[in-house]
Amino acid sequence: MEIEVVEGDITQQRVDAVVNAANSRMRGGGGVDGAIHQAGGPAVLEDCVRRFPDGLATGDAGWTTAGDMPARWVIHVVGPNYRIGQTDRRLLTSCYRRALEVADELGARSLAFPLVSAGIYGWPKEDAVDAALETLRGTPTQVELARIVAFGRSSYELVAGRL
Ligand code: AR6
Repeated sequence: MEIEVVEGDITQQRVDAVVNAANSRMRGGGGVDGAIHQAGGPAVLEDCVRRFPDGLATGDAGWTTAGDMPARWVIHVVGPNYRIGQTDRRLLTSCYRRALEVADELGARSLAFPLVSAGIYGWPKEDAVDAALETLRGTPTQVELARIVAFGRSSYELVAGRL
């Protein structure tokens, strides 16, 4: 699998599936989650309610439609909230591994990822990048392209430097 980094907005990516950094309620939120629900439109929330009536566990992944976005699916993952003491790194690496598993179930071959937990959830940014890269490199998958979408120049430099 090829891993690349671009600077930009994940909602605009022309890939099979965009990955969302959601929360366990799966009803939208701020950050990248808010941007994805806004760009995808109400169909994303409708699918979340229908497919995840009880939400989703931390570390897990599940898919919905991408609604009005160019991608076909959203693969929602629930990262650990470092700020409230969810500091077990396996919860973070699990998000990337489960996202690839869900992509394989869907037949999605290209994915765009945000830096899960590295925003509102406060995971130290360098380690969030390393956890993403290690897990993407170490997980067997049919996915051909994993694109990390860095939000802003400094995030882009950080990921490019560690890639
Ligand atoms: N495209 C790409 N990356 C983005 C975008 C975007 N449009 N917007 C933000 N980022 P965050 P978390 C980056 O806070 O830390 C929500 O309320 C951002 O700069 O979106 O996992 C959820 O509902 C950062 O590097 O997600 C949860 O409650 C990365 O995406 C909670 O926040 C992740 O930041 C999840 O927090």
